[in-house]
Amino acid sequence: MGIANQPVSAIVEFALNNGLTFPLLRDTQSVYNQYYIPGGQSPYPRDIIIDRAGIIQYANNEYDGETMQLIVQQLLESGACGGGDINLDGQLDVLDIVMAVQYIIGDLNFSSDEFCAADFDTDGQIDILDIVALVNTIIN
Ligand SMILES: [Ca+2]
Ligand SMILES: [Ca+2]
Repeated sequence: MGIANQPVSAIVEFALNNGLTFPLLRDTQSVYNQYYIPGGQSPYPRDIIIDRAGIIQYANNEYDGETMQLIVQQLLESGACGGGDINLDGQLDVLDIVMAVQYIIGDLNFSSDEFCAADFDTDGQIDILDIVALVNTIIN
């Protein structure tokens, strides 16, 4: 996601002009001021990559798209938990939802890989929140 302290119209224009597809948030809580570095050439962009476990994997004051893409690709290929592809067929669909529901009601046991994929929010348990996140991802 992106965070900006500009008017909404400027944020929308920036997103459209740059083809951004990730969520952009408008700073109404002085986030900008909390992370501003006095004397710096420019506090923007402040790029941070956080993995599925919530650990910061990358932080930089200057945009380095090539490095960021490499890190994201490595994280995606690392087999980290989450993602929702429970039956490991490369697709997110109703079959994955059915498996998650079966697991929750006790009709199905998961392998460690299946459990890892089903734990969408990577909190170590599989519950309705994982199913909601999976459904939202499929719908979107
Ligand atoms: Ca699947
Ligand atoms: Ca979970």
